Formats: sequence, C-alpha cells, structure tokens
Amino acid sequence: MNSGNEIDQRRARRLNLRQDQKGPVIYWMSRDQRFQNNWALLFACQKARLLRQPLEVVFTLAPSFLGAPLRHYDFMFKGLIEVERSLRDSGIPLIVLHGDPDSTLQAYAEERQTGLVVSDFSPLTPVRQWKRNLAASLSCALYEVDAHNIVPCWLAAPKQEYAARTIRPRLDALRKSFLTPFPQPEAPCQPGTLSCPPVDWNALLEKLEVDRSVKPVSGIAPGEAAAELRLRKFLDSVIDRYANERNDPNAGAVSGLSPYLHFGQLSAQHAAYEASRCEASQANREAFIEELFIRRELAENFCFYNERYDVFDTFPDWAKATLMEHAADQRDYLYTPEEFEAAKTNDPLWNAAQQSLVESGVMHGYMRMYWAKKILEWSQSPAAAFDTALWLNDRYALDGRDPNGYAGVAWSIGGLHDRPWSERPVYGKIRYMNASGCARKFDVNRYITSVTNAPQPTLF
Ligand code: FO1
Repeated sequence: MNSGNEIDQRRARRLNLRQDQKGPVIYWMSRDQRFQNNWALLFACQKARLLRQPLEVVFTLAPSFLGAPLRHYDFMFKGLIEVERSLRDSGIPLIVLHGDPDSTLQAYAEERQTGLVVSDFSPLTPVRQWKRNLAASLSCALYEVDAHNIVPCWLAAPKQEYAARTIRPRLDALRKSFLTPFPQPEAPCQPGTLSCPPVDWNALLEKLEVDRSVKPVSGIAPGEAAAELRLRKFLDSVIDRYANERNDPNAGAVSGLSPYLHFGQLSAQHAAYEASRCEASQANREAFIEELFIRRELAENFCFYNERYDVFDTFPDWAKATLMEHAADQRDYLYTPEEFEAAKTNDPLWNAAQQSLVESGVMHGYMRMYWAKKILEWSQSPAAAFDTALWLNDRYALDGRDPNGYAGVAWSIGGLHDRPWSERPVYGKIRYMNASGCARKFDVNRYITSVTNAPQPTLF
C-alpha cells in the first residue's frame, strides 16, 4: 500500500537495459511541465539522492512541435518561467536544448557523462519515436515515468480498450493504490553543479521559427500557480453544479483545466485527489473524476495502443463500414477547411463555437462534440472531416495535440468508444447531434451572443 511518501515503482519503467552509472541525473521534462506533484521529477530526485549525484532538468525545444503556432509556445513558455524559478529555488538547474531530442539530448548526455535519464510519459507517436532512438543511442539508462496519469498507462490495460465501461473496472481496481497524495520534491544531496544563467524565455519566443498567425490568448492565465488557483476555485464554488450543468455552455460549470492538464502545468492526480476530498456531493465529485480519470485515461490508452490515432483508419470497423456506406450520400452543405476555419457556415451555433475556439483557444466540451459532428455532416468525406477537425483543434485549441483531443474527435466523427445508433444519411449509425437537440439542453441564442458580442468570452 503506497502511503504517498515513497514512489510506487510501478510508475516507472526502463526503456533500455543499461544500468545506472555514476554521473549527473537528468530529468528530461516534456509532457509534465511542473514542479509540484510530478512523479518524474520525484523519481529523478530519488535517483539523484541514491547515487549522490546532482540533478539537472532538461527541456528540449522542438521548433513547431506538431505544427504548433505561437499561441501554444506563448502559453507554454509562461509556464516554464515558473517551473525554472521553482527548480532554481531547490538548487536544480533547467537547461534548454534546441532541436529534436533524439540528437540534442543524446549529445548533451554524452557531454555531461550522465548517470541516467528520466523521461515523463507520452503516448504520442513522435515522442515515442524520439524515445526509441534515445533508448538505443544513450550510453546510460533511460527510464519513463507516467507523471500524467493516475494509473500508469501501461499498467491500466494490456491492450486498446473499447469503451469507458471496459476500462473503468481496471482503473477502479487500481484507484486506491494510485490515487494518493504526493511527497514534496527534495533537492538532491549535492546542489546542481551547473551555475547556468536563467533562460531568457522572451528572447527565445521572439526568435522562435513558428507560425505567428495564431495569436496568444488573454482569457487564461498560464502556469502552475494559475492552474492551482483555477482548481481551487472550481472545487470551492463550481463543482457542486458540475453533474447537472456541465453540458450547458452558458452555465460556466466546467473546470477549465484542460489547457493546464495538456501542458502538464497541473497534475490530474492532484486534481482528482483534491476533488475526491472536497465538500461537494458524491454525485458531483464522481462525475468530475469520471471525466478527469476514466475518460482521460481511456484517451491515453487509445493513443498508447494505436500509433495511427489521427487517421480515419483508426475508427472502429463498424464505424468505418457505416461511414463508407454513406460516403456518397447528398451533403446538404459542403465547406472547405478554410471556410470552416473562417466560421462561415450556414449555422450560427456552429460558427459561434468556431469563433470561440479561434478567439479564446478553448471550446466548451459539449459544443466540441456538436462542432466535430457538423464537420462530418458538411465535409466531402469522413476522412476529410477527421483531418479538418483535428487540424482546427490542434491549430487553435490550447489543449490541442493531446490524446484527449484525438479521442474526442474520433468519438464524434468515428464512433470511437461509442456504439452504433439509428441509421441516417451521411452519419450512418454514428451518433447524431443537431441544433434543436442543443436548444433542448441550453439557451442557444445566449451562447451565440456570449461568443459573438464579447470578443473574449469570460471563460469561468
Ligand atoms: N514538449 C517538448 O518537450 N518540447 C516542445 O518544444 C514542445 C512544444 C509544444 C508545443 C505545443 C504543444 O501543444 C505541446 C508542446 N510540447 C512540447 C509539450 C507536449 O505537451 C508534449 O511533449 C507532447 O504533447 C507529448 O505528449
């Protein structure tokens, strides 16, 4: 039984068979960009103490990571400024390397005669490729610690799960031993040997080769401190409306935490642990934990066991069959990706959702399902619809380029983790949604006005 003071060794796995050596310990921070509640940092601290070696944190800056524009680097850098300060206060330097990690980190580890490298977990294909290369090229041990999930992804299930109902028993069985509090990160026995100057993040952002047409957002304060404040506000005064009002985009009853979770500025385990102990009713607490724990880790499971999570072929066979059967059905409207991007469709509700995405970098969860399904309905083909929805989500959503996003769009358009419904044109047996269905759930006009009039809708 893990009391929360030591690290459950099942959270870490070796990616190569080399032994730990005498030399500085490197935590290669990527997915989980935070100081507090970070199992990868805690594991690296533990190793540094055991080996009596200094600890260094390395961040590898990949130019236009999966095509990310300025909006995302701005949000991420503002978070990294805080992380660097917290690490420095604990005597741990943060070093930034430029370029793809499988070459830059390898060279750096050689130069530093590193004892071992700790990485955090990501199921995304490019990151796994970097790690496969590093596992082979590093002359020291390489570990991966799942600091993003409550139950380590590789432990939750040995294969891709079909739906929440099939992964839930597995996650619930492990919840007690993994949904624990965190120990405080203890600085290693020897303070960092490097006395490197603070990173000039503004200069880095200025000269970054990145698409600057997608501007930074102003409605969400980035960083670990802002994430904690947002979590506290949600648990103190919003979660008690969550179960009943979370599907109403006017109610402001959602957590607003997904950008922080995406960049790892907030630990999902910490959020779930605090939610499990907050004042709200059992129904509200469990409804939030269902999204944060079950649904999110189902999305991680999907990407982990499915390297092609962003192509049409990834959809379940029943969904591919029904969508192909209806591929030649008459589309009432047809739009190009650019027309979708410009929010120039026949549907003011859809346009408002798109405008919210472009202007504020977030879209309410219920609206994202409607938004993706209408892209299916008004695109040339289901495959084109999937590409358009992922392109727009990754380009504008702060939480884009994330397993939750890939799984969410695949659920809406390709029936992933869902089941067949009554058959209709274009959709086939894919679950259908329409504006009148939305109007039965919430005040559609109020939502449209809140987005189109107020240039930056107040998000919470
Ligand atoms: N992680 C990195 O280690 N280096 C980067 O340069 C980097 C850029 C980046 C840009 C947009 C974005 O949404 C995420 C980005 N990430 C970067 C972090 C990223 O969350 C994870 O490393 C991947 O999502 C893997 O899961």
